[in-house]
Parts: sequence; structure tokens; C-alpha cells
Amino acid sequence: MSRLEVAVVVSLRGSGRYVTGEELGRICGATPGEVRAVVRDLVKRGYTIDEVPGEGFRLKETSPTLDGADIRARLSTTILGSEIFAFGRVGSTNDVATALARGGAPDGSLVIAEEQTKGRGRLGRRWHSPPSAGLWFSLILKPDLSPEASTTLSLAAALGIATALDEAYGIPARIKWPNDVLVHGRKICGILTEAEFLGRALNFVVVGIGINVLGGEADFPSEIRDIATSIRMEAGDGMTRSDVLVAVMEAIEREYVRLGKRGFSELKGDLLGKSSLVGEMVRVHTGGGLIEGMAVDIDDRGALILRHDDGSLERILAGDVVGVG
Ligand code: BT5
Repeated sequence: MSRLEVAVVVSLRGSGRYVTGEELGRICGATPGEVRAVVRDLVKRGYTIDEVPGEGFRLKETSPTLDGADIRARLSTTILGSEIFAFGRVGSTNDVATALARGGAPDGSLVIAEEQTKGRGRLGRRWHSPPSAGLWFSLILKPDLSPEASTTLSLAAALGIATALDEAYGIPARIKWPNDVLVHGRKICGILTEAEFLGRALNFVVVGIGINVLGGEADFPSEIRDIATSIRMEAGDGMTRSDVLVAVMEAIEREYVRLGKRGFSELKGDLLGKSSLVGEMVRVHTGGGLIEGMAVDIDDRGALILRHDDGSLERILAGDVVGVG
């Protein structure tokens, strides 16, 4: 989206009334002809902009669909959303993001879809991503981090999301290592981080994020109805998906920058404070079998530390927590 397009959208949104082409041109530093051309492009991209002769243009905010230009105009991030690719229906935004990253899409690119037909979780599990009910998106990150950084990136994103849900909507979100955000034990968000390597170096990472926003209990398929929740179920009506996306992207960027500048240990205190596992007896499925113990810490590489009955500590880098308490 060009700077002028952003300026036009922001000015129209800010005024909420009809604004003439001349006035828009003055605000945005463009000629009325340039403004008209930009408005024509924005309408083609799905914006509803009314024009009344003699009065000018007015932006209608009724569109329920997510729109890249609209998101860009509202974001105050500097890295995340550097490019925005918004789609109607895709298989998985992680696959689209991987293809775009291989094609050179920059650090921070956002790939978002209204609906995923093959939304996935870890180990090939399905992620329920029906049209317009949630935020299904992937971030392309090209961080200056070690190859094992995927876990810390997932946790940094989870921390940003949990913080945003709490601050913006008063939702007491907890982080369930390694990739879930829960509210009262129900999953509101799942994260699937996938890394691509060039030789032994990290080439890019795709952080795929699914957040249930507008769905009600009946909208979830029966197999997840008892374990899933949405922002609307927790905080009531009144928010749009773009509101949530903006809040979440800004919070994830804060953690991403903090992680890059100061390292994971800097995030650890906040993470432990929001962890749903630390202090609990847990059972974890790993490649090596089922491990049981008290979750006592997360180490500097994002691994979960369990303490066994005999006092010995075990470090788990990847796994699935299947039981708590
Ligand atoms: C995850 O896997 O939680 C990672 C989910 C990542 C989804 C995003 S959406 C954008 C991007 N594109 C993709 O294709 N994926 C990412 P995991 O920990 O394996 O959990 C999967 C389990 O969560 C499923 O087996 C269900 O039990 C449950 N589940 C599925 N859909 C859900 C939903 N909408 N809300 C809550 N739980 C769900």
C-alpha cells in the first residue's frame, strides 16, 4: 500500500464525514487528481467509499472482511506488517507464507486469510478455521537468532497475544507451553512455528497464529466444543477482528524486538508469570514417550524443565502436554 493510500484511508477514517478531493489533497500532500486515482484503487480493493458531488468522499466502515489496506492504515508497528498479503480462502496461511518467504517477502510480512481449508496444528492435526470467525494468519520472520529459536519465537508470540488479550479485553489469558494461549483452561489461540534452513543457518521462520475471535460455542465442531473458546465468548460483543489483530500485532512486535535485542531470558519472568503449567504436575508426550513431573521452569532456550519425584530435573525441548494436575 502506498503512503498516499494510507494517508487517504487514515484521513477519511479520522473525519467520519464527507471530505472533498481538494481538502484530502491538502491533508495528504497530493493533487485532487491523485486523490481521485487513489480512491478508485481503494474501491477496487474492497473499500466502500461513497462519493457525493460537491461534498466529496466518505469511508464506510461496514465491511466485515479483513482488508490489507485497512490493517496497514491502523498498525503502528515498524516490522510486523511491513507487507500485508490478505486472502479470502487459502489452504493454510503457513504454506502461503512459506512460498512468499522463499520468493523474498521481507521480515515482518503478514499473510492473513478469511478462511483456511487446510488449517493445521502440530503433527498434522487440524486447525478449525471457518470463514470470518477468527484471525488466521502467519508472520514471516527473518530474525538474527540461532537455529533452535523456533520455540522461543512461539513463546514470544504467545506472550504478546496473552498480554494483548488481557490489556485490551480484560481476558485472563495464560500461556500453555509450548504454543497455546488458554482462558480458564480452554484454547483461544494456537501457534504453529515452522523454520526453514539454508544449510545449517536459519533462513526464515513462519509463525502461524490462529485466534478464535467471533465464534460462539455452537460454532465449534463437537470434538473441540469443550476445549475451545473465543474472545467474544470471554469478553462479549463489541470488538472487530481488525481491532484484535492490531492489538495483537503490536504486542507481538514488542516481544519480538525485546527477544532480538535482549534475548529470551528477558522475557522469561513475564512468561513464567502467565504460564498455565509452572507449579503444576504435568504429563508430557515427547518423541521418547510420556514423561511426568512438576513443571518448575522454562530455560533460556524455551525448554520446559520438569522436576521428578526424586528431585532430578529433566529438560524438554519439544512435546505435547497431555495432562495437568
Ligand atoms: C496448534 O496446534 O494449536 C497450532 C494452530 C495454528 C493455527 C494457525 S492458523 C494460521 C496458521 N496456518 C495454519 O495452517 N496453522 C496456523 P496443536 O497444538 O497441534 O493443536 C491442535 C489442536 O487444537 C487440535 O487437535 C484441536 O484439538 C484443537 N483445535 C483445532 N482447532 C481449534 C480452534 N479453532 N480453537 C481451539 N482449538 C482448536
